[in-house]
Amino acid sequence: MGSKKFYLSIFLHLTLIFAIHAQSAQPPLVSKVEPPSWWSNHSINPVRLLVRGENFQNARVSSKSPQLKVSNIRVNSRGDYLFFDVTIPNKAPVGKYEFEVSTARGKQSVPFEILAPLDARTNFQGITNEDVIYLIMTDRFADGDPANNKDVDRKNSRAWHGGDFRGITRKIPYLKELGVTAIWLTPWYDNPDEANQCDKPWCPNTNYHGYHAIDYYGVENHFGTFADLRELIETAHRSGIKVIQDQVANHVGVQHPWAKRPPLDNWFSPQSQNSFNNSVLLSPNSSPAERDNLLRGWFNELLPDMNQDEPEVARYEIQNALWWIGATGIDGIRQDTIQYMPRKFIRDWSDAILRQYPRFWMVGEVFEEDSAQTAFFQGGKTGWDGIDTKLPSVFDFKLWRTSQEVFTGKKPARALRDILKYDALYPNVNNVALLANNHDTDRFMSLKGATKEGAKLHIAFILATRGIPQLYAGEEILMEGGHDPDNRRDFPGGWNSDDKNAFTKDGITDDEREALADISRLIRIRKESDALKYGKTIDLFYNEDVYVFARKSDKQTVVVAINKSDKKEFLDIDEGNLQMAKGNYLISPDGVGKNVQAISLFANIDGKFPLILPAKSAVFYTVYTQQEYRKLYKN
Ligand SMILES: [Ca+2]
Ligand SMILES: [Ca+2]
Ligand SMILES: [Ca+2]
Repeated sequence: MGSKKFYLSIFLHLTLIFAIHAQSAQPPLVSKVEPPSWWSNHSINPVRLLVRGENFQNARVSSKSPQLKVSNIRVNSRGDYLFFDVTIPNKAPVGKYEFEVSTARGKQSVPFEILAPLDARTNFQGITNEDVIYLIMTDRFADGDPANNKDVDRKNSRAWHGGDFRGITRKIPYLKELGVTAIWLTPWYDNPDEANQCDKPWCPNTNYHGYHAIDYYGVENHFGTFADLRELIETAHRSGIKVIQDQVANHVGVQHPWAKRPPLDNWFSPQSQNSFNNSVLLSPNSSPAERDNLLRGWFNELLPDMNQDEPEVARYEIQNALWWIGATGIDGIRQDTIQYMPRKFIRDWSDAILRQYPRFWMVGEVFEEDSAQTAFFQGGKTGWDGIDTKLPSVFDFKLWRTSQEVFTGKKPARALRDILKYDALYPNVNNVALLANNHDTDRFMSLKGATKEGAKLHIAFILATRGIPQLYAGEEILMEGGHDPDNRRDFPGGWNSDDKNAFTKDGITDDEREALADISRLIRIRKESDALKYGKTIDLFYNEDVYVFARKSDKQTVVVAINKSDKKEFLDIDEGNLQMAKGNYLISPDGVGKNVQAISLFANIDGKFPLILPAKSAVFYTVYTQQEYRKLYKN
């Protein structure tokens, strides 16, 4: 018995030696280089490369060009990932370069490229108060290239539908006419083509939405090629439309090659379910364990959580964000589920982007209907944790929800003022992004109590309020849609086979045409008004049915009067509340609702402005001094 055991032991030993020998006997193999390219004169130098492959044990890396220097080589324990720094001299010429990975068993080349920077006068513009953002779910907007429609099934709301970059490029004239100035596209990283399988109600579910990246440097094949994306961005820029990329640094899809073979053992957080008890992130009183769960818990079992506490992960993701900006010329980033990443990482990420692109703009999704929570993540103020996130913007989910509730009859008009008082919490309230809706929420017209008049008042409020407004494709034609994925129906007319074409004015109903005209006009009113874009908010009157407020900038004052009731209202507004000199005029050039256009000029009487608010209307009164008024109406 004893000798049997001895021989078995020898056998196992030899097998092991043979296995190790067999592995290292193979030459190194390189399958992916990230980032594939970089720039000279960049604020990140050296750039750190992550190379995927095989047989990297004890590898050396050298540069085949004397220009680029290699240092800090690190090989992971399995020998299938390699990290190294590349120092790029400021005068390094644009073009292709090569590194060489070598072991005792052989060598292989690592391709790399130095790119010419895109023109900073037309790219990386940032999003400002001049802009109106329009969210497009790429798969659901327009199909400009049926050749990339792999396994498309438009009858299945969880399948790929075939929308793509070329489709959007062709619809730029429509967007231009609508008046929006920036498009936010759902993530375009390459995602699995096949459906996810799980025991949740949303499975099987394809990744048409883009939130399950399998390649942080790849473009989704259903949307087109990198060249198609560049063509879309260039076409948009030529039409004065900026582009916002949706980035997802918190997690990748479980089909990502990293899930089975992570570059480092701590690349991901250990699998555990996120409790989504989000308020523990705001509270200085929460326990470290509670906070840790929110930061490290997986969004769900299909989304491995990136561990930004590991410096290699943080560095990878910061470079990835900068690569997309530099390579595509985008103007802004929407960062998904941002609150589930360490605030220190958010700060380092923001700092790095703004150092390279000072005008750039990033908005974080802090999906929480609590102004204190969303405000906590906007940069410009040091939190209780000693961290200023430096993040330019967050979405205002509380005001969005309140506006929906007010204009579907669930809350009084004064509720708007009751939320706007929390503007005090935001370090930079004019930079907050105010959504009218998005792809995760039920569309307005599918809410209980929704009417088309209410929908227009909701949009009027969003466009009249402080911050940067964001609309969701289809709202301009009163599209309906309940819970996800019903709220992600195809835009009618985006596919050649569609019976209805909402991209043409005669392809839509009278109601839709009226809404489109009204919303387009509201966008124009905002764009032409310094006060609506930059003004401070001054509350003038609020009750059950009416909310009247001024937006006052250095150059202009506009009084916004919204009446959600069925009856006409009359109001006197005290001139003193507008903090203007006596003897001003209040005129009503525009608005939405019946009879709004018919309202005539009101001069002030004894320091009072009399206002007329037609039923279900939003009226924008521009205030002129007598002098300005005389100049305006001289003829
Ligand atoms: Ca297509
Ligand atoms: Ca894909
Ligand atoms: Ca996380």
